[in-house]
Amino acid sequence: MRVHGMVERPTVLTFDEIRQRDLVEERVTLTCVSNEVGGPYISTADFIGIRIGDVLREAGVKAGADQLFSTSDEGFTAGSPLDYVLERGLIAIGMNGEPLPAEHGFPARLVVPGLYGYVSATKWVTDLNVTTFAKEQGYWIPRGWAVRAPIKTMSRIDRPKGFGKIRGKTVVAGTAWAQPKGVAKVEVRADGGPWQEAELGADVSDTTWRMWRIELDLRPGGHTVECRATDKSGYTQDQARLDPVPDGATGWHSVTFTVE
Ligand SMILES: Nc1nc2c(c(=O)[nH]1)N[C@H]1C(S)=C(S)[C@@H](COP(=O)(O)O)O[C@H]1N2
Ligand SMILES: [Mo]
Repeated sequence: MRVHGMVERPTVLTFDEIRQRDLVEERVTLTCVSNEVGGPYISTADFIGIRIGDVLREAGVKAGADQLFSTSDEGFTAGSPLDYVLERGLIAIGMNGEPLPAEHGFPARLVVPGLYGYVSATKWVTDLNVTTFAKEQGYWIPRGWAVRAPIKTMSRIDRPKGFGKIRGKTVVAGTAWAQPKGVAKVEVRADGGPWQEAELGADVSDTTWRMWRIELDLRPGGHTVECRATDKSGYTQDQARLDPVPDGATGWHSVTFTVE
């Protein structure tokens, strides 16, 4: 992997050199910008690797650089804000205790918590160019997606499934994410009624999603439930429905089902 551009000491890192450094392991939720509200393209894994910040500081980043432009073996490129990369970025060579699976980027990929995948998570990465946003544009930018794409605070209802039938207790449960701020609260409401606070699962890290659940007392018949998350900065996710293009969907996920 070449490290070059606006650095004092351009270098080439081999897989063995990366492997022999002190490795760190971090649980990170990756999120795809193209999710509709409630969409499925999000997952959490334990990534094993080295900090890109260490590599870049050794190379000596020159003043004026603001973008890490990464290129993969198959021609994909991504431009990440340098401040995010220096603070939290990883060059991952392992995932969930094993070498990175081929489909997830073997031998190495980037993982930058807090940025959507298309501006950060380059798989099969072979080239790190320290540059500026003025000079280089990642693969998806001329195709209509935003240059800057921090992950938005969001939540999703995973059960009940839409248009399902429920017997007995109505348990509503799902996930919420706000990397890298972390999830502070999830609220749920039924049929436009008062918001009620859901029980939160383990707070693994601010870069990991959080499970949530709530038991609702609902009469037999049709119901619609909605959820919304609040992150640790105090921001509550936006109700306004926006499409994924150009920088990620917003809106409250809702599910309609029948209680028997
Ligand atoms: N080389 C390469 N890396 C890539 C992409 C790609 O098309 N090629 N897609 C990106 C996008 S849009 C996302 S959301 C994540 C998905 O990572 P995953 O396949 O490990 O879930 O990879 C990113 N890295
Ligand atoms: Mo994506």
